Amino acid sequence: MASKKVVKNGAVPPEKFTGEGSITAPSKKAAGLTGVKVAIQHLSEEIGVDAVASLAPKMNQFDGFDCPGCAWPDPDEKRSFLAEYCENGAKAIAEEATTKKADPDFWSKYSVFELSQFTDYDLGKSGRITHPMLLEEGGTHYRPIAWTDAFSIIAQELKALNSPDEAVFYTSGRTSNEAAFIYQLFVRCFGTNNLPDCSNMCHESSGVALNRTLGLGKGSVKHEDFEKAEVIMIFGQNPGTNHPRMLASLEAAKKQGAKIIAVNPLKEPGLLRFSNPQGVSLLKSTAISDHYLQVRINGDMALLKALLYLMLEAEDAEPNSVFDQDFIQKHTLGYKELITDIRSYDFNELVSMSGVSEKEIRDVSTLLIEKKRIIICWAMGITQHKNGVATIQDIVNVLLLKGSIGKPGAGTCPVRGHSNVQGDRTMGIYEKPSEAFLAKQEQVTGVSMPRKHGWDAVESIEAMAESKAGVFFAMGGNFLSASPDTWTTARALENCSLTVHVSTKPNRSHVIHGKRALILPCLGRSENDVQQEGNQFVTVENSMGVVHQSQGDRKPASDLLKSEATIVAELAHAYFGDDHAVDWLALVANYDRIRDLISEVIPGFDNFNARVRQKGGFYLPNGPRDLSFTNKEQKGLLTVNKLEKLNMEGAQYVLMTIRSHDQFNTTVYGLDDRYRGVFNERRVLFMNPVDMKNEGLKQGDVVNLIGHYKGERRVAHRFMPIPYDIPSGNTAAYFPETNVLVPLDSTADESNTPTSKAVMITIEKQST
Ligand SMILES: Nc1nc2c(c(=O)[nH]1)N[C@H]1C(S)=C(S)[C@@H](COP(=O)(O)OP(=O)(O)OC[C@H]3O[C@@H](n4cnc5c(=O)[nH]c(N)nc54)[C@H](O)[C@@H]3O)O[C@H]1N2
Ligand SMILES: Nc1nc2c(c(=O)[nH]1)N[C@H]1C(S)=C(S)[C@@H](COP(=O)(O)OP(=O)(O)OC[C@H]3O[C@@H](n4cnc5c(=O)[nH]c(N)nc54)[C@H](O)[C@@H]3O)O[C@H]1N2
Ligand SMILES: [Mo]
Repeated sequence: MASKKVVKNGAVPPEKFTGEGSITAPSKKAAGLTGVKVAIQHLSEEIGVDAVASLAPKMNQFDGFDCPGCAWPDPDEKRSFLAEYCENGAKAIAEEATTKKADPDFWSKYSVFELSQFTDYDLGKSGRITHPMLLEEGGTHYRPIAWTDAFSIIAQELKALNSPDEAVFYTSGRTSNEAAFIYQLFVRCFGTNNLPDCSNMCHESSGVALNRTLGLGKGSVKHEDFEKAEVIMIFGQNPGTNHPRMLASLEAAKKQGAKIIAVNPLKEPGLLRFSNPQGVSLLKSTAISDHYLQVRINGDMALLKALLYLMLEAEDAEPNSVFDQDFIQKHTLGYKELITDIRSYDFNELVSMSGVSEKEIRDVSTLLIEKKRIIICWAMGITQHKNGVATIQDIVNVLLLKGSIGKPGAGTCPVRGHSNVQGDRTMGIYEKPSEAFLAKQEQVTGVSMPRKHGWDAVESIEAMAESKAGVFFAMGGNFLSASPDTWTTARALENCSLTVHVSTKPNRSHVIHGKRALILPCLGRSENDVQQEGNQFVTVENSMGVVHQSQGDRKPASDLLKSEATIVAELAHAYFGDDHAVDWLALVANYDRIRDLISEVIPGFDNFNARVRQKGGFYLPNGPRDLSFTNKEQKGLLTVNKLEKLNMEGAQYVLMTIRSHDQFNTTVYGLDDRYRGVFNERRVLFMNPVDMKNEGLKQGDVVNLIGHYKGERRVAHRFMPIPYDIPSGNTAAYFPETNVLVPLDSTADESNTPTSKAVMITIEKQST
């Protein structure tokens, strides 16, 4: 559904160059002294040198606040004296703790149209939002509004809908457990399951695949397993930038003799070498990857099948030497079917589809054949593909055949994105809740819960674009820029009668809006949260299922800020009035009450308030970790997954849309992608040097990217091609600039995740 431009432009960042971009050779290692320097620079620019010293040591300590960056866990026992933070965590906190203010003066100085002409970088750098703001129908500027008036506008608009299913309630993954729980409770009391979240565009494929095969949509490894593993595979993930603290875990694993295998079309410097900023000597660095398999984009499944093929060959030669037959017999189903399927492939064809050399595949297969404790990690390079679910199921096949689930040093490790995205799901932020969850919540609260499943992110955009929904409410995030098919998403938001964003900082979703629009400013993680009964802490769940406290102690950016939980409670109170089965205001007077309710509704949270007060928090139950599978077969499922070629649709290149080192999703921290050697420019296209030559392109040329899908054409203007170590036929560029090219209806099978890592394009040279 390619859509014509919406009435207003400005849905995409200005399509122009900084004019000062420069390209150098990619860096040879990640972190190190430069990382420390850059971290301090970002913090000093935003909050001043003095404040840096008091802030950084609080991050990720037992009594501090959880880093608002990624979801990589902290060590269970030891926390470094130098603080468990990283360069990009420091940038995340600088972004939140900034002393700059997007106050009423700011909003009266710039019209919404003028703001839409800002770059994403400039929008974000305008500072923290200090007041609730309203954009009236036909208005040109946001104006401050009282909180009570804001809540009554929302309540009125919700009441005016024909059905609760005409409202959409989005969540980004920074929201605390307490806020997420009370939010979904309000939405369901209101009467809908339309609770899409950023997971829909992120790890949904992991959730679907892991739920089916192992009975739990989360990973099975613990932090400590990294030091016990013999082999760690990292598929489609760039930890040097997106999960920097993972490099320290990998370094520790290597010290214990683990072999690390990176699988990635790009030679990511962050996967090659690492110099630990918290290590003894910053000048020493560790080689991270022992093998670097430079697959073709989406060549992962062919690679996995080639590895399975060689493993089976070795197992045939010496039964029970490769596969763990005892484990397979006790804990799995589907062995025979899988083996028959593996035999049916032509090995040479698998090798050629993967894009990796036969020798490298054979070398890596030897490790998988000989070793018994294997961890496989993956992220967006796997999930954001049409066959994302199937590829993850093949990852699970490898692990189950090796008996590498439910034992130390082994297991699945989907590396999560947002710092509490996993916790939000646990709290019920999900458009397809289980009957058990709804029934329990109904029983505990006495309010009947809607049963009809709701819309995910893509379905919500479709519904709004077709005017089936009229109110869009976002708990955090930047829905416009994070979603696929920017012009269609813009039209969807503009179709609403009201759009509401609970936000900390201005972003593009505030300037592409419904007839009326509200911005509700909230507290950030690092800020002190005082409610009626005193200081509050919140809780979060990391990528490995540890639930722990997070407590900020900085003075809030403005006296008018409210916590996310309070915003929900006051909205619920405005909507339901005093006589509702749930006492919303009492719940937020002391978050212990929300946690008591969570204890009653959600399994694994018994005695929540006491257990979360213990140092480091507690692990949630994890079936696969304990070899108790809760899927209906009560066994680990070996699955047969069909191998399909990417459908090129007449395009010449596959484009993956990725993150630079200087951004957090749609928040642009800076304009450098330091490890990859790109400085001061975001509109770059990474290309194979031979492809560039064949296209008659040289560095400094300007190209337009033309997307092809179902005969539709989409364009992203003005990119600078740069030669890079990437397979021929493959290209890469940053999102959100390239989200105009991602078709809304091109999604992964079953998980409905946009296929952001396989956009079919041709490249047109612009005459300059
Ligand atoms: N600093 C920082 N930290 C972040 C974020 C951020 O934006 N900035 N975002 C957070 C979020 S929400 C998430 S989900 C994570 C994202 O973390 P990542 O998944 O690491 O993020 P991407 O940049 O999307 O990178 C995907 C990697 O997959 C590779 N890739 C692409 N296609 C393929 C493929 O077909 N096969 C293989 N094997 N590899 C492929 C790319 O080359 C790239 O290295 O990070 C989280 N942490
Ligand atoms: N093409 C392409 N598109 C993608 C991806 C990709 O790889 N390629 N990745 C996808 C992925 S993995 C994800 S997770 C999504 C991300 O989608 P989102 O989560 O929607 O986007 P973010 O950019 O993380 O949201 C940033 C905004 O959150 C607000 N914010 C920051 N901190 C807080 C807070 O503490 N509370 C509240 N209420 N608001 C806060 C700020 O106003 C900021 O502007 O994007 C997806 N989109
Ligand atoms: Mo994500």
